Amino acid sequence: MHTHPLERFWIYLSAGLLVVFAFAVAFSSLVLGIEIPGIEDQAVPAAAAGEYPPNQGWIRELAPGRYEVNMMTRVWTFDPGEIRVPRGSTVTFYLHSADLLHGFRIQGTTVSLMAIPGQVGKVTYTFTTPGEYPFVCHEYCGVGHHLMSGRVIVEGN
Ligand SMILES: [Cu+2]
Repeated sequence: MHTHPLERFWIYLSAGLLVVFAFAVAFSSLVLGIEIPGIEDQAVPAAAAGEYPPNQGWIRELAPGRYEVNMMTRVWTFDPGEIRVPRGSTVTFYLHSADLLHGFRIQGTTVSLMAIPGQVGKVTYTFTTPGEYPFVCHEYCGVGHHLMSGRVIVEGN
């Protein structure tokens, strides 16, 4: 069978890239020890050991201006859906999913995470400017996806 030289070039290039990628995965796993995080490596909110259950949404003030938010996502809500903090607050979000893949994106900030079932996402952000910061699910999760939203209200002037 005749194969055009250009087609042969792309076949060899594709096969070569697969070998390079397989080598990169094997090297990072076996030599560098990079692994997918397991259950034991997950971030846990400081308050979860107390009266704040890790499988519900809640907001807790750790110290003046420092907050911890346990954010539960499920079809098609965020819990808590509204978060009020004073200006200048540093908020650490712990993101969970009770069912399927969701997203968590706070507009006007750098906060953007995936909510993966069985994993806990963690991000910290300082809200320096007062105002309303809407957050949305940015991963399509079904017919009610467009209803999945909430807001962070930063109070002060
Ligand atoms: Cu969604």
